[in-house]
Amino acid sequence: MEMKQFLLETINEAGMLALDWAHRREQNEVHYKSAKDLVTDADFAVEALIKDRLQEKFPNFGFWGEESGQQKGQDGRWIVDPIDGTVSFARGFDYWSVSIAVEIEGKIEMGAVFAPALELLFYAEKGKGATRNGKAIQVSKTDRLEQVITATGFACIRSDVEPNNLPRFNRIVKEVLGFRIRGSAAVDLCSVADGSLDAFFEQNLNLYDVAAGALILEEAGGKITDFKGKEQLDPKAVMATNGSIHHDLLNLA
Ligand code: 2AM
Ligand code: CA
Repeated sequence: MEMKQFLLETINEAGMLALDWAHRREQNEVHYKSAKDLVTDADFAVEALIKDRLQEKFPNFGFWGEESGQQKGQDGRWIVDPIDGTVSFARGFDYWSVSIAVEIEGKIEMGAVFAPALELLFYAEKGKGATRNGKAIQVSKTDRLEQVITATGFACIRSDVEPNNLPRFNRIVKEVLGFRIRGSAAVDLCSVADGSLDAFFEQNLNLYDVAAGALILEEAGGKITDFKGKEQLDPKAVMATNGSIHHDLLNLA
C-alpha cells in the first residue's frame, strides 16, 4: 500500500478513536505535565495506535510523537501530534485535531490534519496542492488589514516564555477586522489554507503542532515565515498568512 493511502487510513482511524474518547469524556483522565500543560488518557491511546500502525506497515520509518518522543528510522519519519488542542478536547470544545506529517530526507512531503468533531480532513502532498474533505482548497484573496480575520494563541504564556505574544497581539488587534483564538495550531493553519481565516501567528509551538498544517497551507498558496520575514518553518515563531497580507502583518509583528 502506498504511503498516501496508509496515512489517510491511519489518521481516520486515529481521529475516530479520539472522537470516541471525546464522547465519553467522564472516563478520560487528565494528567498534568505541569500546572498548565495537560495530557489525557486519550492522547496516549491515540499516539500508541498511530505508532503501532506505522511500525507494522513501514518498520523502517522513524517516529516523533508529542507523548512518546523520538525513534529513529532509515526511510524518514512520521511527526505526530495525537491531539493538537488537548485543553479543548478535554473540555468538549470541538477545535482539536490529529496531525501527522511525513518527513523524508529532512523535508515534509505529506501532511494530514483531521478534526473529527468538525468533520474536517485536510491533506497535502508537496507540489500537488491541498484538499479539504477531498476538494482542492486555496487561501483567501484578502489584501487589506481592515478585512483580515486572524487566529493566534498563547502557548508562550502557558510556558512562561518572555517576551510573549501580547505586544504583537495588541499591535495587530487594532488594525484588523477580527481575531479568533481556538486552541489548535494545526486547525488554525488549515483554516488559513481554506480561506476561512486570513492569517495565524503564534510563538513557542513545537514541530509536531505545525509540520502538517504548514505544508497544507503552503500547498494552498499561503506563506510562512518567522517574525522577521525569514522563509522558514520555525515552530517558535510562526507567521502564516494568505501571502497577500504577509508584509503588512510582518510590519506589526
Ligand atoms: P497541544 O494542545 O498539542 O498542547 C494553542 O495555542 C497551541 O499551543 C496548540 O497547538 C497547543 O498544542 C499548543 N500548546 C499549548 N500549551 C502549550 C505549551 N505549554 N507549550 C507549547 N505549546 C503549547
Ligand atoms: Ca498534543
